[in-house]
Amino acid sequence: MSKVGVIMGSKSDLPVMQDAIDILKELNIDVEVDIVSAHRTPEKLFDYGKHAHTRGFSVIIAGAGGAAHLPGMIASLSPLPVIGVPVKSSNSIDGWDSVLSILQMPGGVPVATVALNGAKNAGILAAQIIGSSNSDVLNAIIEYKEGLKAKVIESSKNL
Ligand code: RP5
Repeated sequence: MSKVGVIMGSKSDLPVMQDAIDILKELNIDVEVDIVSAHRTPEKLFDYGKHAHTRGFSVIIAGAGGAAHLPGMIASLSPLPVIGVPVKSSNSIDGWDSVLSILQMPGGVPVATVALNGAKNAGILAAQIIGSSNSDVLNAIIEYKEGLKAKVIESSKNL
């Protein structure tokens, strides 16, 4: 079974990153969560990025704020797809610093960047990547999207 690695630069990112963990669990996808700081634990970052693909992960979701180097550095080290979550953290000026640090990657080293604090979409995107070669996960995504549609139709009845 495919596994998603959810990592973040600090425990202070967890309230945002929890949305990715929750939706992945809802979609019955194995998740392994860790704190990996690009600046405070660079050796751990290197080890994680170098070995994630040998540890059963299919996708990595990496969230960080401010000078958010974690997603890009993991992408530079790993052959796996990396989804970046810009976090509006205590050291972030207005969120743009987090967004641009993760978004503006050089050619050859992509990070699929979601919206500011958009961890839920990161989880869904990771599931969709896995679902492209796993029919159980694909069906879970189809069901999830049907649920979204049903909620909108239901809400429009109560106006
Ligand atoms: C970043 O610095 C982390 O990803 C976090 O968003 C931010 C603040 O970290 P703490 O000072 O709260 O540990 O590296």
